Amino acid sequence: MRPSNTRRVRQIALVVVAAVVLLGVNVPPAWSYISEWRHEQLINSPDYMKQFGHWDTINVPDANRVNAIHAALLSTGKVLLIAGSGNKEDMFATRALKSLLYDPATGESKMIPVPDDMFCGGQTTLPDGRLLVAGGTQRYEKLDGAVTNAAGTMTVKNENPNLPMTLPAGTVFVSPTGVRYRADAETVLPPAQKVGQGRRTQVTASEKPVFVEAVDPGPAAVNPNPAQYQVEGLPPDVARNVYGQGQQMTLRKQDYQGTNQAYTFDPVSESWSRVSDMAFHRWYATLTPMSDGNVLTTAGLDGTGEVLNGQTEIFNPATNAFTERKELTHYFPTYPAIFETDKPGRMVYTGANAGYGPAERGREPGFWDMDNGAFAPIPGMRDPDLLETAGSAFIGPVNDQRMAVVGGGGVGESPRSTGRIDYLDLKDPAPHFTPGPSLPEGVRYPNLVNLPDDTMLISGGSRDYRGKGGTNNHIAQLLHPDTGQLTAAADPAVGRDYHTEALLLPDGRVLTAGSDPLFDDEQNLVPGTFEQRIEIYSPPYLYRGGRPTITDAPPTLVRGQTATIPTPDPSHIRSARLIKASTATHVTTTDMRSVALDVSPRAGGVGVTVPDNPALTPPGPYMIFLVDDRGVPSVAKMTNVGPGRRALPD
Ligand SMILES: [Cu+2]
Repeated sequence: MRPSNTRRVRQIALVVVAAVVLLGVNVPPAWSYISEWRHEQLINSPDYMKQFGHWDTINVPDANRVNAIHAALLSTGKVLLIAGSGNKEDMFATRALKSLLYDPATGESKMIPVPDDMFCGGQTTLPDGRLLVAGGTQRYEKLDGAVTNAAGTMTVKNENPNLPMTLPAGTVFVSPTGVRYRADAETVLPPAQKVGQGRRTQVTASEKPVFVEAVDPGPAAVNPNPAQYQVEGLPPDVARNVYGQGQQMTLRKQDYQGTNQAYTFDPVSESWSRVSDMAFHRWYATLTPMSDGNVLTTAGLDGTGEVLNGQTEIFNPATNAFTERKELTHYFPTYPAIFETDKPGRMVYTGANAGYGPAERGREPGFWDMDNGAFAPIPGMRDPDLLETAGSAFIGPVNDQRMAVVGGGGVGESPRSTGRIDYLDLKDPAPHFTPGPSLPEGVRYPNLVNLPDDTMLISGGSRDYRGKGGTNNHIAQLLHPDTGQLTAAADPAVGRDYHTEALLLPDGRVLTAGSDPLFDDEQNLVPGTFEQRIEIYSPPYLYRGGRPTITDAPPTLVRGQTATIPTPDPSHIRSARLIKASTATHVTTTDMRSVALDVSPRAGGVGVTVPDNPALTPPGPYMIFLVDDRGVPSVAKMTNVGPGRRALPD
C-alpha cells in the first residue's frame, strides 16, 4: 500500500552503509538509524502526504499537559480536554482536578480547574453551545487485597409519610451487634408514600442505596448476612422510621462509584457552572443530544458501584434540570452508544459500549422508542460478543442514515479483539447489519471521525485490553462510504489505547489525545504512563493545492431555509456539510454527525439549504464546510442550528 522508495534514497543509503562499514561502526544501530531516516524522508514527501496525509505531534507547554479523558469541540473552535483526576488516585485525593483549553488556530493553551471529578462522566454539547458534563467519580475502585475496611451497599428506608429526610455524607449506621459503618455520600429520602385511608392505609417506604464502609478496619466488621442497621444520632421517634438494610458487608473488590453532580462549561466566559443534580449517580454514563434540544441520559455505575438497572433521565437545557423517565428502563452496559435516528424519538443502540456490565445483559443492538420504551433488536451483527470498546458512528452524511460498527473486544479484561466493520442501513425496511471490510488488525478503542469529504478516519486503538503486551495498533485507515472500502492513511506516531479520543477541527484536521495503557512494556511488568502528547492528522485533501474559502457565514441557520454562503469561486463548489461540534470519550461520540446541505448557485456565493427534519440536525453549534470539485474542504466557519421545538414529522 505504501509508495515505493525513490532510487535517490536507496543510493544515499548505500553510500551511508558503505561509510559505516568502513568506519567499523556497529552495524545494526546504524541500519536502524538509516531506516528511520528513510522513513522520515518518505512520510514527509509531497506524494506520500497527498495520498496518505500526515501526522504532527503538538507541543503544549509542560505545565499544560493533561491526562485527556474527554475531548469536546466548542462553539468558539477551541478544544476542551478534560482530565478531572485523570485516572490518578493521588490527584483525586488532593482534588487536583484539571481541564485544558487548546486553541488549534493559534496553538495557545490554558489550564482551567474543574469543580468536581468529571473523570469518566458523560458529556455533550447543548443547543446554546454550552458543554454539559454529568456524573463522574465519587470514589475510586479498591481492588481485591487493597480493601482494609469491610463495606457494602445499604438500602436506606424512610417509612414516615410526613417527613422528608436528608442524611449527610458521613452518617453512621450501627449493626445489631454494635459495629459502625459510615456512608460515603449524602442520602436524600422523600417522605414515604401513603395510599388509602383509615384501616386501609398503606405506606410504602421511600428508599435509596448508599455505600457504607466500616469505621474500623479488620475482619470483625465482615457480615455475610442481611441485617437492619440503626442510624446513629437520630431522636428515637425519627429513628423508628428511618433505617438501613444491608445485604452483605465484605472485604471484596469495590468498584468505582459515580457522582450525581452535573456542570456546564460556557465557551464564551470559559468557566464552569453547576446545574441541578441528576436523579441518579452515574459513572460511565452516555449523554445523547435529541432533536427537541433535550439530552437523553443513560447507564453508568451508581453511587455504590453497581451498574444502573436501566434508569433513564432527560436533561432540559431550558431549566437546567434532569427528570427521571420511569417508562424508559432498558438495561445497558456502561457507555452505551445510543444515537437518534431520522425519526425523532427513535433511538438506535449499535451495541457498542465501554466498561462495565455482565456479558449476557444489554449487549444486543436495537431500536429504542422514546414514546413507549419499546426495544426492538437489530439482527445480523458479526462477532456480537466483541462489542465492548467498539466504535460506532453514522458514515457519510447523516441524511443517508448509514452507520458502521468498528472493532471492539471481549467483555472486561478479555484479550480478544476484532477488526470487523459491520454496516447498518437505517432506511432499509427491515434494518440489519451487513458485513463490511475488516481492519488489518483487531482494534479495541478505535477513534472514528467524520471528515468533510465524507470519508471517516479510523485511528488508534489496541489489540489487547488497554494495550497489554505492547499491542497498540499504530495504524490509521480511511473508510469510504461510497464504495464501502478502506484505504490506508499515514501511521500515527503515538499509540492510543484506553481513555483516548479524536475530534474534527474547524480547519479540517483531526486532533487525537489520551491513552491510558495498563503497562509500558511488552512483558506487562512496568506500570503504564498516561499518554499526554496531542497528535494532529492532516488528511490527504490538505495536500492538493489551494482550498476553497468561506468569507462569512450567518451565525444561525434555519431548518428548511436557504442561506447564502459567500465564497470567491462558487463555480467549483460541489457540496456543503454541517458537522456538529461533537464530544468524544470512551469510544462514545453519540453527538458526531455530518449533515449534507443542498447546494444551489447564488450571486457571490452558494445557497445552502438545511434539511427540514430536526432529527437530522439537532440544535447546537456546527462547523459549515464548503467542498470543491477536488474534494478539498474550506476551513469551516462556526454556525448554529436553532432549537428544534416544532411540530415533528412522523
Ligand atoms: Cu474511564
